[in-house]
Amino acid sequence: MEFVEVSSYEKNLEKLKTILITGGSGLVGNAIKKIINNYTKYKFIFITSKDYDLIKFEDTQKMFEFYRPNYVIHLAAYVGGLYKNMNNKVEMFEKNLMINFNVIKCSHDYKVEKLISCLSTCIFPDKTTYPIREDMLHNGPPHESNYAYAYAKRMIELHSRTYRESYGDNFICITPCNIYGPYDNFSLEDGHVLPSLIHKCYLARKNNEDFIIRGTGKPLRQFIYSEDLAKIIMILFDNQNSLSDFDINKDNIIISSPEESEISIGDIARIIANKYNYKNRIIFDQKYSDGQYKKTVSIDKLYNIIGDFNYTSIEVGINNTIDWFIENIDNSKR
Ligand code: NAP
Ligand code: GFB
Repeated sequence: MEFVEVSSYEKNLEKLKTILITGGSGLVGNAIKKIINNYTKYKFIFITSKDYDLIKFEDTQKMFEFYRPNYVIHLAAYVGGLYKNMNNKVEMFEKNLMINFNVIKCSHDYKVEKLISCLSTCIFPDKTTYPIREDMLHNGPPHESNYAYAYAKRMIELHSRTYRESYGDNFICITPCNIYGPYDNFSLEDGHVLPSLIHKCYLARKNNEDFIIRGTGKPLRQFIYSEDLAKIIMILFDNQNSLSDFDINKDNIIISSPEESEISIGDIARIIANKYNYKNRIIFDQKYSDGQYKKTVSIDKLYNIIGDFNYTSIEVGINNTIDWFIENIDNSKR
């Protein structure tokens, strides 16, 4: 675990409120770590699975007993791309269900003043109208490729709502779209599409081979750069003080790049190939599943709360992520 105190001056102010961040060593956790110096009024505690196994209730209780955090940003999860979801349904369901149950229950038992938990846009109904909005969450089954992860995540929204309605707990949920950036999971099999293709194109160029994209390349996705997401999470966190703020208590809040930034998997592959100056063949291997065709979400609610946000363009975000991957290639493949 990392105990990050921002400046010696505050060290003296024992009254600093603490924010405990589960999933502190992941893609989003590291992005938040990068901006904490902008939030000197808090003490940040970043937790990893090596500190506490949140699948175990006792471990989770121990963590809350030791830190007694004022606030919690709950990011920890058993996460993966389409193929990891399709091939690990039991783990995806059970591990996430237990992690989330333990953190939400302990947040209530230890009187946490504000809990922000993380859903995902892939958990919305698959058969739906577009763009998808927050209140559509329980309007039908998710896509069959990730129903295990999706239903475990939907339970966060329900569990948080029970505590809001029964005890007035300030437990809210955010719903990011596909996230990417430094510290991502670049695994060739388990990673999400963007980090996996960054790793695959690196190898294709190095070994002078074809760049293989799984599926047709036609599916569409909205992507958000991890550091943009971190900034938006902290803006919401810092400005939401009671359940009446932001109308957030009704359901959740989608955090995504705008609808018009939606892009095909094929175009993502071409941007990555350009960055690597890769000139050989890009092949679409259609024996692999395309998963969900699209999950286009609206950010009207977010916009009404934070106004305009200067999103990092997909080209710049991919360039930064590839630079980070090449610099960290030895310790970036999970
Ligand atoms: P990630 O990079 O895979 O990191 C997962 C984090 O959870 C790591 O810090 C990991 O710790 C921790 N963790 C996993 N199992 C744990 C356990 N049993 N006990 C304690 N900690 C555990 O995940 P991410 O991409 O940053 O995702 C953050 C949140 O955003 C998650 O809730 C995810 O569902 C959600 N989300 C992600 C995406 C995406 O595209 N990545 C999209 C939408 C929503 P170790 O490093 O020690 O294993
Ligand atoms: O990010 P991804 O794995 O998951 O993207 P989802 C999958 C899309 O990328 C599919 C194509 O259309 C795949 O056919 N694709 C092409 C690849 N090549 C590759 C590759 O090498 N690896 C991967 N992974 N995909 C996930 C959910 O859905 O969204 C998770 O399953 C999570 O639970 C995540 O919520 C945010 O966007 O389809």
